[in-house]
Amino acid sequence: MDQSYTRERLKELRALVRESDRVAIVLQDDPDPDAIASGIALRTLLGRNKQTTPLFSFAEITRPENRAMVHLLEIEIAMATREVLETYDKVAMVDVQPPYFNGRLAHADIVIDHHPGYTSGNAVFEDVRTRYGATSTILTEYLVTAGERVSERLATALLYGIKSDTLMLSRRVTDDDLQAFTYLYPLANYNLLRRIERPELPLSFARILARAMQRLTIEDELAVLHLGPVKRDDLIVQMADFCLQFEGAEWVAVSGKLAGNVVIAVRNHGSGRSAGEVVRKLFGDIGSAGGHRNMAKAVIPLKAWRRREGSTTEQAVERRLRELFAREIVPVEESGNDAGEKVAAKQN
Ligand SMILES: [Mn+2]
Repeated sequence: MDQSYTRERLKELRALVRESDRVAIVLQDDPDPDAIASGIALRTLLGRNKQTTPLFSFAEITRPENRAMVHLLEIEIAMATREVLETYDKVAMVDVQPPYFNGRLAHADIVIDHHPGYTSGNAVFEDVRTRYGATSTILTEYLVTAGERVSERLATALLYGIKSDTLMLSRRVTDDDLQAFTYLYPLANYNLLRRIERPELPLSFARILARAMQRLTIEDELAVLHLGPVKRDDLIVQMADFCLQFEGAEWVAVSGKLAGNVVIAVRNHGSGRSAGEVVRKLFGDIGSAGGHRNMAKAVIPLKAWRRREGSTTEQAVERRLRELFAREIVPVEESGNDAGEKVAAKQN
């Protein structure tokens, strides 16, 4: 991270925009996560809000993940027209440059981008770093250099911008991108990120889902489902997230059989014990188990399950999971009784 260079550029950037200026931030057509994140980052950097500094695009977002991103992070992108943009004092572009617009916008006041192949001189302020994997990385550097507070929402957007432009840090990634990623990582909201990124489901999973949904009950705030054999790990995880949405569910344990293991995903709303702690206690001795307060995972070889728990039939696994989790989790409304007090005391 070259902070001295960025500090100089930051001074120029801020000197260019007057307090009273209305600034339009223009993104490419059908904007991608890197552009969207960079747009809200620039707005933060300029100390603006969505009224004085809206985001614009000439074409709507189409990709489902990108739509999910703006929806979940409550980002508004207005439809750009030349007439509307002319009412603004300044036009800024992020993750794109004037030549891209083929005459729709020949000039900008601010350009921050990482795309190569454009001529310079189309903006008063230009910071084009073609080495970088993402424009979000450049904007993260600006925010860090400026000492700006990066909100959870902004960090989540920028992290997703970097992830998607570098294909999860596997393409065109530099030390700068990794540094920005590392900086943003603890600030981001992983629940939101997962919801944005949720991948497509295989159609065969619909049958498994239909059978499982028939059995779903919530007893003592706990939902437990064993899906049987599944093709992908993330199906178990997605099911666990999904089940937590049902009313009355505080805890969810969803399992499936995959590659000779019982894989268990655990989720909760955070009102009681740590999910990571619970899975470690339940399964730490027979498999790998761990996680955080709200999400945890255990992977137990079928052999080890059989040795300790007996049967590995689907019904037996589901029944046993319910028994094990019900014992560890004390529902919130019972916290006045003995069992509840014991748990509460243990937490303090
Ligand atoms: Mn980009």
